[in-house]
Amino acid sequence: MSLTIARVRLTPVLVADPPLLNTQGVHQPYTPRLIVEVVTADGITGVGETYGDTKYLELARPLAQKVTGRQVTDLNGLFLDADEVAVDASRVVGQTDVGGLRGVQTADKLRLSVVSAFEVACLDALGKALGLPVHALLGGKVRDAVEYSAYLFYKWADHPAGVPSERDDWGAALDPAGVVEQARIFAERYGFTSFKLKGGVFPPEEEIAAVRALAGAFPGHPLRLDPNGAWSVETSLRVAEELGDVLEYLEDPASGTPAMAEIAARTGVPLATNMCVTTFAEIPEAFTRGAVQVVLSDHHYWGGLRNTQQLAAVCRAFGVGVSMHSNTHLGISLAAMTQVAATVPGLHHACDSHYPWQSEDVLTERLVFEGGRVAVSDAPGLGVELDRDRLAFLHRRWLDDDGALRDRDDAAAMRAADPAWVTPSVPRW
Ligand code: GKR
Ligand code: MG
Repeated sequence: MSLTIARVRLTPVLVADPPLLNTQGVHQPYTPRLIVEVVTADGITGVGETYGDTKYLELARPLAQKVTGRQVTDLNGLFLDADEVAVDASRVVGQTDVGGLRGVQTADKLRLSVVSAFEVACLDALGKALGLPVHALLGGKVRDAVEYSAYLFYKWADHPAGVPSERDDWGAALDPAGVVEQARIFAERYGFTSFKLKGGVFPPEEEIAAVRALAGAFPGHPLRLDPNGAWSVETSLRVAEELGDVLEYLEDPASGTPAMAEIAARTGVPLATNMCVTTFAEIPEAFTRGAVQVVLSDHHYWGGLRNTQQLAAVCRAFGVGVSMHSNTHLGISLAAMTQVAATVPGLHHACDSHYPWQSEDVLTERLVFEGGRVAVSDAPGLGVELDRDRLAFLHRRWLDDDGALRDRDDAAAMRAADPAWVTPSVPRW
């Protein structure tokens, strides 16, 4: 059996995305993702997926060249290769580039986001070669299904008039009644029992009312509110005070570790983050200051599945909870999230996933949520299969784009509806 990487195929795609609102603006009608295929000398193909903006693609291309000839087992070597090709990445992303919804964007995080898709693809190929699921390669599953929460968004019914887009059947959700209705659809279609509302869109009073309405409609169910750091310390404390009895946690109420630490010191409501702890280097300050009680991993920017396990171990040592947040993604990433989440002991909070918002995929069979859970596949690798026609179709959309959509820009998308829109500075309220 040869486990040598003979070839790496990179396929950027544009995937339909509904008009979901966040504090920076609105999702574009199509979002870039990158599909990575690692092909072994024996012809086994492993797949991975990551962010698809140009800066990720520019780093993935030289890495694809460099890893050719390595073994798919050589995951540590893969990271060394990534270090070498990433020397130039600091050109692409300055060390202080503020990446908004994903925390501070650094060249390091960019590199890790790219290498994560290669790591997942190698693990998928290795699993297929050995006839083992990825979770077995990660030490084995400790659960048979992974729980996800419904990811509620304020949403327009349609993208702005004149903007080419796909229709969706979710309708609008712009007030408490709309949010509750959306939650009911999520519960009916997928069986989710916990709910996360993306906030930072409307003044906090309106979002408090929406969470109260959810608590009324789904008494006793875990609820989270995530304004992506849009609030001041005082506003965050007010929201914590008002919703303390119904919140499982508040997610990134304010921006940055010092603000989060101050809030944590003054409220009993747990704080979660996928913004102020996004790299290992950010852990010491946040944990020693007690700034966060739950870290939400994104296996892409944490650098893959093994790093996610390491993050979970560090969190365990500090008595900090761990779970996962998500970004617009396809089924390969959901499969990868599910495989690694299956191996993490003490996963006490449902992960969130954008997947239900994606009507399109690159798989022959979509993953399904039953009772709010995704069953952990025991099939070789990730247990998913690429649909080459779908992949080609979504790639053709990327090729045909004039470049406007190839880099996700929620503020630019918002300007199609409101030409005066600028990304609000934080704190917004
Ligand atoms: O897709 O609008 C969005 C989210 O706000 C996403 O970009 C965040 O990264 O979901 C993420 C979060 O939990 O902050
Ligand atoms: Mg978040």
